[in-house]
Amino acid sequence: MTNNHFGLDLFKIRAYWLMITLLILCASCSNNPVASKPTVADAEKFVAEAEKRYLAVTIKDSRASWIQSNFITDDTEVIAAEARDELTKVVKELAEESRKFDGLSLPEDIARKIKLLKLAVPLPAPSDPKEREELTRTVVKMESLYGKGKYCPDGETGKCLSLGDLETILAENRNPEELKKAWLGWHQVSPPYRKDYARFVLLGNKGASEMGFKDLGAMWRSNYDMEPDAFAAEMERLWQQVKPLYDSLHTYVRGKLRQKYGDAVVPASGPIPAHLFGNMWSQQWANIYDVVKPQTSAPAYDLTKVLTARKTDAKQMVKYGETFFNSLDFQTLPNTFWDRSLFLKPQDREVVCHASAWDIDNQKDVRLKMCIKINDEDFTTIHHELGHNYYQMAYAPQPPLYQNSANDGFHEAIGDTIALSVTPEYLKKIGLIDNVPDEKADLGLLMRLALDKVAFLPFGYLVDQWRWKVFSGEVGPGDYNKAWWELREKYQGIAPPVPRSEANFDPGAKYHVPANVPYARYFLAHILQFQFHRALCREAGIKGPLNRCSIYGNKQVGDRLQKMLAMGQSRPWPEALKALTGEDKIDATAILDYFAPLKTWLDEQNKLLAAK
Ligand code: X8Z
Ligand code: ZN
Repeated sequence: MTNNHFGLDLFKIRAYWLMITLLILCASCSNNPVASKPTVADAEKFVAEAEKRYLAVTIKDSRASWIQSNFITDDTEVIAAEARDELTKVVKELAEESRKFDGLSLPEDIARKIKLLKLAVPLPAPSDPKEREELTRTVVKMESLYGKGKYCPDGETGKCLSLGDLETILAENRNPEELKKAWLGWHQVSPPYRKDYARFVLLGNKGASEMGFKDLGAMWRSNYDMEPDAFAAEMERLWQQVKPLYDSLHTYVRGKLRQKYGDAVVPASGPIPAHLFGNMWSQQWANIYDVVKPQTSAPAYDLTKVLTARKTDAKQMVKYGETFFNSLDFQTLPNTFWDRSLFLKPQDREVVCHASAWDIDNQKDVRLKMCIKINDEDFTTIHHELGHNYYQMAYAPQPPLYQNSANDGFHEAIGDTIALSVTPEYLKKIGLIDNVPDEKADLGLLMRLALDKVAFLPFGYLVDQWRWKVFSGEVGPGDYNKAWWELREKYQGIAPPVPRSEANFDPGAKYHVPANVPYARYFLAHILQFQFHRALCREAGIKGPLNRCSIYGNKQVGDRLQKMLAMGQSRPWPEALKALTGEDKIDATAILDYFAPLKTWLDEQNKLLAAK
């Protein structure tokens, strides 16, 4: 039997050799599609197929993720994780397959699409299916824990406060002890997923390195049509441009907070405690306008009061936003937007309240998910979110891999650009206020806006400074919190209200960290929106100060904006910037111009204060 068996094997070996020889001979035939060198035509075919597959898995992922964010349960978490798993798997496979075209001279369009394919997910997964599943499960779990996060001052059986409730305390309460309690209450939500975060970093980096990037941070920085290091340098250049403006605001606000809370709470120098800025992350400070407002400025209007007095409801708030875009001749929001969006925090189930704009089918099924409060802040946020939805509708005709903004900062900047046109004149036009306050009120209005837009800049910069360091390994899990507060002090000039340790996980108390949403985009957007606004006002022929310019109702300007939005990600972003502004560099002089009168005033005040 053994011999026979052996004899049979010898026969098999001969047959295999014959087959291999035939295959080699065949491979040299020029029209053999399997073994010949890939051609440009092959690459074009590959990209067309890849886009189809990519689109299909993206839509599945969006639907599952929509349901999970609107209805957080163990089951929806699993379903969302499965869909995300499939999406990352497919993108990974396609990216790997695309390597066969490396070194081939491809048409620009095809080369760009292949590059974008590799960057199509913010979280690349390792190829080991177990690790990939673990990574997706971890991120979905962290976002859910954040979404469900609550502070129960009297234990689980007592009344619990959601993030929304705690944010209201931070915004409205002026008792430093109660503010501290609310701040601490929210910051106990994140330590339970601190370990998960460390694991996520490890696996995410593994995925990034398999895709050919140094680490996940380097991969994020590669998405700006320039080298990752050049992008980091660009961010620093912009920060240095705006830092003097931030410093003036910070110094002035310190003075006002000291007047309000005294020396024991607010020191004369060094970082300011983080719980006093009216915001959980001290990232936007407009809620303490009452504390810091310039006494010399004439009173303008209080939009929150106007909206509440009129009993405006959530849907009407969104309608106000839509009215603006309509006036620019943008296409109207489809009926499905109104049927399928979430505007109010449901009482009977857990949802992710952090505002977001969705594009479910990459065509017209756009939606808004937001737990709207009737106030000034959410009025602006609605414009922000609708900016995303109108961008999505504008680039819908583009091929799937171009259905995105020029860079992610553009996506974040569009709605904010529109909100910059929400001037007193505009509010009068739509009947929200009766009289346009005269120019003596401008200082107050500039201050209120600076408390949001200028105060935000260092925060917008530092969140990803932290993550870049974490992803590169410069900051290890044992130093997460320490590194976070070093950056908060260095850039924002703030400190935690009580000493913190590595038992805390304060970066995790900011939505974008557990949800893994890159943050540099918001920093860019805060610079870009002023550059866009300046260009659109110029296009409209509106002279005079930028803060009095509104593009409301200007269809010619709307058309220019629409054309840029419709480009999607089809061209490198400097071209999109040029199409809109005539400039091809991001330029912080627009935000500096906008706030120039305020800066002069702040510096005078700060001098007076220092002389006292
Ligand atoms: O997350 C957002 C938007 C959704 S893209 C509401 N923003 C950042 C934040 O809340 O931290 C807008 C400003 C910065
Ligand atoms: Zn946004």
